[in-house]
Amino acid sequence: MTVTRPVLYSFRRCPYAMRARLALDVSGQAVRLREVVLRDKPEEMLAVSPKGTVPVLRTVDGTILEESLDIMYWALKQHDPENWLVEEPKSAELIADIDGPFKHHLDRYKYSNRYDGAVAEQHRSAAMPYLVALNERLAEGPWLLGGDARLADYAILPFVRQFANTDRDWFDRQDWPYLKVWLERFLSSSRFKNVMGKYAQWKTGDPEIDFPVRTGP
Ligand SMILES: N[C@@H](CCC(=O)N[C@@H](CS)C(=O)NCC(=O)O)C(=O)O
Repeated sequence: MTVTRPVLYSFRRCPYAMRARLALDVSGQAVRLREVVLRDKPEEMLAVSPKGTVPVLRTVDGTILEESLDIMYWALKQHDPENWLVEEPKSAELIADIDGPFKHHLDRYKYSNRYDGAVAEQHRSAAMPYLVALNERLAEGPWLLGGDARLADYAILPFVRQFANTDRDWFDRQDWPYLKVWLERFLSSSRFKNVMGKYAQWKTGDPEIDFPVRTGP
């Protein structure tokens, strides 16, 4: 079978998959989207990426990208109409904080029952300094690195969304005005809506789904 489009194994609610879809959406890079159910991963995905995490992207030449940031860079290197890749020395550091310690605490806050001895509130408290730091940056400009959205914003926003949704009432009570505006701008954007389409679990032989979905003229 001739492979004419890259294939993206994705899971709608996964923040890593979300950041990959955001970059694919802005770049306009067309892929076939295969919706994965984590407890029932397709053999086709595990055959090319045995580590079993989403997102996974198989390019037309058969290259396998199995890290969300690699998929973002791959898409944006082909087309970066909003200049998400403009070099920012701080970018990697911000993303590393979120992917590392913040995510560690987020998982134990959101899914404390899955971690022996984890106390949700303790992990929520431990995650807070990272959000305070983001709020302080956002006091200086509408996006993390100043006046325009960059890769760091879109790499981080899905995780802040997940944190906020874990206990929305509590989140709303926090004094993080700039962070809340930034998150809300994202959640009400067409970019976010474009990447949150609902798809049934992909099974071998199913018709392929085109992503990104092009709306309007
Ligand atoms: N470092 C990976 C992490 C991806 C990841 O952990 N994804 C989660 C879902 S949000 C996953 O697939 N977990 C495997 C599982 O739950 O079986 C990346 O950036 O792509």
